[in-house]
Amino acid sequence: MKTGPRSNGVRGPRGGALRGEEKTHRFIYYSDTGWAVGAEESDFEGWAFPFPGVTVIEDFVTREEEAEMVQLMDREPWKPSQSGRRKQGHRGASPLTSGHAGLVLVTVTVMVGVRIEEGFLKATRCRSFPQQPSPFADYGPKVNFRKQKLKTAGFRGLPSFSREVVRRMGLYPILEDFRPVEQCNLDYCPERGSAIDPHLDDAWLWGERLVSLNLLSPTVLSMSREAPGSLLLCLAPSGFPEALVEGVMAPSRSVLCQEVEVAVPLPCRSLLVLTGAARHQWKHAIHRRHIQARRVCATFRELSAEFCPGGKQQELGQELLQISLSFQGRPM
Ligand SMILES: O=C(O)CCC(=O)C(=O)O
Repeated sequence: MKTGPRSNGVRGPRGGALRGEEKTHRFIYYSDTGWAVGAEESDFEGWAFPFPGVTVIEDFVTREEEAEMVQLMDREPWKPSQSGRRKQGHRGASPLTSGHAGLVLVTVTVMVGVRIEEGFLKATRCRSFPQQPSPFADYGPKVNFRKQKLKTAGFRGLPSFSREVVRRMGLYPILEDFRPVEQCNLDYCPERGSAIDPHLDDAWLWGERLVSLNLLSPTVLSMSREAPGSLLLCLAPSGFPEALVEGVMAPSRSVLCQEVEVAVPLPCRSLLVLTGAARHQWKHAIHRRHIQARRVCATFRELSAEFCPGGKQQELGQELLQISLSFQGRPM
């Protein structure tokens, strides 16, 4: 696995070599058909190919829930991350350490124990004090992806406001048995030039489905492949994409994989699920130009087969699940 010095289990280019790189041919993903279609006025306008493994569930949360979730997130410290992003609750550093304990000036959130109810989310009011250990550890185990080691110490589960979000995921067939053991909140804004380089998420610890909730503003997930070889394209009939659902078309043109980028529009409050080829073969990225206003994203990850029943680390997996789904992480 290729990892950078601050690996979070994602595979990307060394030294950000691909940052901002434009692929030659742009296709747009249509979630109603599952096809990627050549962008208007491009060489491939009217051409299309099936693009499996991407599900976009629109309006997964309401405006009120969205506002409430971000408000709760903002009560916790955001930590500067790469490419102008800020993050919360992610074991971003590659060494197997808490990464936050006491050596630097950090902030801790201290519970003052006033329980409030806001819509579907419950929270406990918090107050921040400087020069204490940070609570970032709460949303996932400590992981060293390079050495393939992890520790549960300090992990207290997903934040309590995610309980309802996770329950709701289970109402959709594709997420029926989805049980996340990590939540990573990312904060993007145009003023910081926030972006994320093309990468694949780790597949040793993280399982088949990557699930992201897109909050505050719409964006575009850009997907690309570096594999040699070509993609076979079909000529889309007029009335595409509606007409496509009806019939099968014969492939009649090809394009080099390496030259293609597929833009997946992510509406505000939508939930994205990546599986299969979209999870394991196509890298995903958010380009700077696609952050037009503040955007907050919560990514949820499940365990790989190695940590599930029958896998060689099933006990550890069970322990992680128990902690994660106790929802004791902050804010409560
Ligand atoms: O911001 C996003 O939607 C993508 C986040 C992501 O790729 C990651 O956390 O690995």
